[in-house]
Amino acid sequence: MSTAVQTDLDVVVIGAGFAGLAMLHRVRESGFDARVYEAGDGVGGTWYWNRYPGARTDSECYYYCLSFSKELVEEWSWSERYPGQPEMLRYLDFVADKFDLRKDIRFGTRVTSATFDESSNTWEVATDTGERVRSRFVITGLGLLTAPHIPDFRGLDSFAGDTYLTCRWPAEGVDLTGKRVGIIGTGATGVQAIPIIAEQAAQLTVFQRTPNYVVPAQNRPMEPDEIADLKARHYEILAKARNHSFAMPFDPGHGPTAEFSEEERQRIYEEGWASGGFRFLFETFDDIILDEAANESAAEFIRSKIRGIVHDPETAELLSPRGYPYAGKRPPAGHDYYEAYNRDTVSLVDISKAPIQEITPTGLRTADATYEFDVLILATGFDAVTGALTSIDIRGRDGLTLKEKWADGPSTYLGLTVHDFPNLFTISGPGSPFANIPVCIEKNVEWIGNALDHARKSGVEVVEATAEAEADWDRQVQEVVSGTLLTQGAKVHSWFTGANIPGKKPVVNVWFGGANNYFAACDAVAERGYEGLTLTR
Ligand code: N01
Repeated sequence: MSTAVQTDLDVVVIGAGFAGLAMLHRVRESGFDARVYEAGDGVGGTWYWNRYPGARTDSECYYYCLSFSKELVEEWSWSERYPGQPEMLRYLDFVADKFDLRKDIRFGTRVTSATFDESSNTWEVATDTGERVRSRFVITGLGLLTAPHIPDFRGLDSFAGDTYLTCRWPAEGVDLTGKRVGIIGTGATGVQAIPIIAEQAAQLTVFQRTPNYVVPAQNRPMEPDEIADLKARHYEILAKARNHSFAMPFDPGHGPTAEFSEEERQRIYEEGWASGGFRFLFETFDDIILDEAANESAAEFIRSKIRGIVHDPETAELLSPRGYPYAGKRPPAGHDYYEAYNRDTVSLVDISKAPIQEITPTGLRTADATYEFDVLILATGFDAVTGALTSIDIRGRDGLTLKEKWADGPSTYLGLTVHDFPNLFTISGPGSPFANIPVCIEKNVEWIGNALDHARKSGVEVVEATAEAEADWDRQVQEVVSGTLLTQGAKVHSWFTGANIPGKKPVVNVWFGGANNYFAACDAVAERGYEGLTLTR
């Protein structure tokens, strides 16, 4: 179905998660005429789609949130240190209502294409509902981990029971009581889901290809005094987060691992373990992601904890990661994860040496055994960073598609703009930091908002990254990671490099040179009159 072309939106935003909501608010504040298109029926993005059992943040609540409004900070109170998915969704609903954002959001509408028209310097945006609009700017807020990865298992459709994808979990929930459940995937999603499913299922079989380094999150309820204190210091905390390499308001570690005796190290690791989650990685020693020996020391501490928690030594060993560094894959935060394997009803199957051969009507078959279950759960991750962007037919100059341009790996300027794709901005695009996401998103939103204000004030019609600036940024993205251990997860399918997707060319997709350094680079570009961008009147 085709409808007449409507014109004259200033801004189309794609996605109504953290990024889309913050962006819509920002451009509306400047008086731009904007509209958001959202495939889901509600706001939330990641927090709308990922409703699997146990879904919750891995960052603490008081810095995994939006800061653009003091009133918002004041009015919203979190109930848990790491809020669960329902609470995150309530929060984003609250944001949408408080700022009356819904009136400019088209829900249940997926953008299918965006084509740059060089004669009018506008974008023509088409949706799956047949809508076509012409807009000066297009801003994507699609999230890094959005496009589901469903492995091409032979026989997947033949399974006679129910199959669920964690990132498309039914909103009404699934009653797994008394069911025999098989789950494939032990990344951050599987690690959160497994203990909760284990509480319900009659039998849970976990199919693990690569074990992860899981540090307990140490979740707990928030206390009223603590909430009041955190609200009072919110902007001080935000400044600290913006000054941290992973955008978290953490203190530095104690120094290089080698400077401490084994006894002192154990004490510091124990403190980190008790603080929970990412604090173990960032507040114990400063060289864990930089130095192999330091990394191995922390990794062995985690393995010793696994051996201490899991009663069956064989299971403990299977759960113990070896052969790649801690943080080489994005480390999950646990909520009684290892403890779940002490239940008689939970069994762990190592599929690293005997891979899944096929899904059968009654379960699955590996190279050396068959397994039966009633429900199959896929926690198999995402075509990260680029997948959601290239799934839309985005065409820049001369009909070039983003998919074609990125065939050998993504290429952007600051993760925000793409040469040959004028007036397109990508919040958390490839080449921007993988760090505490809301803090990164808000810096991107401010930067794009200011760039649009600047363009309007100066009568600029076209904003476009130069080929040179983009090439220089791409080079830096690859260079800054080379001194770290973060890419070593590529050999165990880390999404950091796209190595989790068969056939995807492995390149580093995200900026690992410090979120703080990234923010400074973006600010400097703006201060120097948008250096590296061509601004055409
Ligand atoms: O996905 P993953 P995820 N055969 O790619 C396995 C964010 N997140 O959804 O490791 C068998 O990490 C795969 O095995 P392997 C967070 O940034 C955040 O769990 O490739 N197994 C792995 O075990 C995270 O990093 C939060 O060997 C196959 C799993 O599936 C990112 O999302 C919560 C397979 C995929 O793990 C992605 O996490 C959850 C195959 N063919 C997620 N293909 C919070 O902050 C894949 N696997 C709360």
